Amino acid sequence: MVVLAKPPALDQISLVRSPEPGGGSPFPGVPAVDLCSPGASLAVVDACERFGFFKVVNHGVPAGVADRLEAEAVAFFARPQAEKDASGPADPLGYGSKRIGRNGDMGWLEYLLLAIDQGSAVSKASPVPSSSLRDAVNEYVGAVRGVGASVLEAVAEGLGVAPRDALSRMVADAASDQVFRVNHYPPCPLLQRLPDSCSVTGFGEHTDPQLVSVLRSNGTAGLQLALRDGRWVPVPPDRDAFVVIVGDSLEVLTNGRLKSARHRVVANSLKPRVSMIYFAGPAPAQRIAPLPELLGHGEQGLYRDFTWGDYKKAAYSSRLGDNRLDPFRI
Ligand code: GA4
Repeated sequence: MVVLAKPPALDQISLVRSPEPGGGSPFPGVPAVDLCSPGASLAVVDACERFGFFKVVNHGVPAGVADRLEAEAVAFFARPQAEKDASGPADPLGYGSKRIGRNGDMGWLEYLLLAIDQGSAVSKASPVPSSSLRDAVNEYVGAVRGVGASVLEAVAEGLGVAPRDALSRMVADAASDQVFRVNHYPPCPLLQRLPDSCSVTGFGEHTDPQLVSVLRSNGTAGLQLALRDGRWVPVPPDRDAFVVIVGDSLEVLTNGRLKSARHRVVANSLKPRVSMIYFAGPAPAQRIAPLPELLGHGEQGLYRDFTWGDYKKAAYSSRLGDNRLDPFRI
């Protein structure tokens, strides 16, 4: 075994092995779906069943809306550390640096984590450093939550669940728990001192607890997704598309027909990466249980009954990489 001397700045941050081509069938690439095309709902379900992720193209969200938020975020993250710290530490909301969640996970990033209220605006409970950043987040989230809702409608339709809004209404509910985060992964020049087969963890591998996550990034690579056979594949950056990732709650609601996708981000040695992710979560009191239409005659649910409130509480006391659904499986 080769033991690597890790530069002290990376002390608490783990290294990851770069994906290797390995065996198995070649990965055809991240499926792209135009939600307005005929057959979109079947394409969404097919991608979610096979991979747990896909990208939405031709989504109608004006490029300027994402660009404006990206520019605001870049300006915020460029501010002096003391100023940024005044909007944190994220526990769980606000500005955070390196520390992810409360249970010891660390990554090569800084971020803003914000709660979104029903009017698609940043909730009063979330510290936002400036009104221009707040406006840019509100405008962006207002647009991107529509993409999340369309995806959930496509899933319901593609699976033959009626009504069409059976899933999307969980997120439209007045008490729904929507979260938004902007991540900034600074370049990590220390990477150049590590062997090619090694990367530095930007955001460690995990699944998202919510129904779906809608991610947009700048042009810097770093996102990787796990295939069903455990192989990791890089997701080429695409500023014009949204990557949709199935979360744990959608896995349960579909009784495991769709599975949440593990994903992670690795640091880049030269270029900063900026990503913005909208997490579509239901109301705390929402029961998360297989939709009756998806249970065949006599078929049992694979998970014990719980509410989103129960699940979120358990999730927030777990480590990032834990399999959070395991304790709920029957
Ligand atoms: C993963 C998805 C979202 O980014 C997030 C994360 C949350 C956090 O950053 O505080 C968690 C993580 C996420 C799941 C397990 C717990 C909670 C960090 C962590 C170790 C905002 C979310 O909802 O769950």
